[in-house]
Amino acid sequence: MRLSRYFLPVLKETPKEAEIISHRLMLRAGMISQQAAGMYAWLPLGYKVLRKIQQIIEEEQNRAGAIELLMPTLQSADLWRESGRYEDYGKEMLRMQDRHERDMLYGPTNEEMITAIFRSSVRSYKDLPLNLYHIQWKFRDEIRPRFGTMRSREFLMKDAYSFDLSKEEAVKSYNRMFVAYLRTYWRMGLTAIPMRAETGPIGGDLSHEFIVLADTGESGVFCHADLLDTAIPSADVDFDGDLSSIVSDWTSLYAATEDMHDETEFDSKVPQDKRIAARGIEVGQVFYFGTKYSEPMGARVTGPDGKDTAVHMGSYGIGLTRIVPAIIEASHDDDGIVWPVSVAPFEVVLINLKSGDAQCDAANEKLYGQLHAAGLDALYDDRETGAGQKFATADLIGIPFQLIVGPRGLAAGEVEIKHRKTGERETIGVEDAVARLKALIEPERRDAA
Ligand code: 5CA
Repeated sequence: MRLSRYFLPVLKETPKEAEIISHRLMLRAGMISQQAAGMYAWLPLGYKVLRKIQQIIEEEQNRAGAIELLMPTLQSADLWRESGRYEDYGKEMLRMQDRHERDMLYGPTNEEMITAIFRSSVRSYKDLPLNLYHIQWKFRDEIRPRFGTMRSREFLMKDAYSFDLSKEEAVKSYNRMFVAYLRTYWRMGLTAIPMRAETGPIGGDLSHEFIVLADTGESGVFCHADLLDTAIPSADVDFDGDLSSIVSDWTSLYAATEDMHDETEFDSKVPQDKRIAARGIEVGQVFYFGTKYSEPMGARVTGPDGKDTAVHMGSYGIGLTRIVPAIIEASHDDDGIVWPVSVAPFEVVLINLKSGDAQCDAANEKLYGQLHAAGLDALYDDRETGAGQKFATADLIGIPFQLIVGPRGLAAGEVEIKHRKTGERETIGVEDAVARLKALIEPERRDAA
């Protein structure tokens, strides 16, 4: 992408309304634009990050055996009357009527709808286990939308729903999502710790929130320090096998959100020097809620004994539009964002130090072509502006590597590579630059394989 033809409305001033660093940086880097309270347009740079996050989530959900579909954003109130949640949900639910005065709502979540889809076609235990997911916009009329897309009213969520014959089988489905989540956040460069959590309006008695530690986080959390370096399951983990030992590596150490926190247990189970009492950002939550929806809504299957039983269900959410600011909270410095390669909007930015100079332009064009041919996702800063402004933009928008090309270096056959994260600079022969970048970038992609 040529920056001169891109749409990147960066801001020089720090927006006053933004209280936390990720919100300030997302506005300054031209990633989002507020359209109403708690509602944001995703501008091209932000949208590219969101799409990379979506891709990682899909790959890991599919690997774990979940199947993608797409349900509508608007739902009929009658569906929610069946589960009893239409009355219970309160003011967070955005309610409306269509032209026939039928009650509708903008979905805050999809347990009812997926249960209706399931019951309309699944009859036998032989079709289980089943896990269906989608990535769709949700609306919750939050009393205090804040921190940009961290707590917005409209937000993008991945929500998966599992169906099993028994609690025992449902816990296996829960474990599959648990393991998939560990891999998903790791691939995005995040350290997310699963913690025992309250179930709230979703219901049930088994739940974990996946928490990224950050001072600006909205939840108080307590955990064992060793969880910060517990091993992440590798890509070849067998989702058809027994995952309970992986899950217990994570759940046997103390970790709880403040609602579930037990000070006595924390004191007795965690040595003094291993206790973390901190704040965190909830980037996902998993629930097992048994037959809470299947019973009232009649989602039943015939078991091997010929008897009908209500299916045991779980649901599994990830907030995509919250993950973007969570990554920024975890990875930035005074100059701007520092993207991990796997979610960066571009992997490398080519900085032409003298746009308009025929020789310099020609060398940059050639490198830009080579970056593309090498399969690297490159942004080319070809604007006719000063070098200082180009460096500032590159640092602000957080591209992991900068390839800096100017007349003086070219005269000596050299260019410079700057590592955004460490500030380290390498001078390298112009012919070797692209191969060097490829070698730096490819291992950091944390690809599906
Ligand atoms: N049906 C279940 C799981 S699919 C559910 O709705 N779970 S949830 O309420 O925990 O939401 C899932 C995730 O969505 C949360 O972990 C959080 O990351 C994200 N999320 C929830 N509310 C918001 C919000 N107002 N703004 C941004 N992200 C949100």
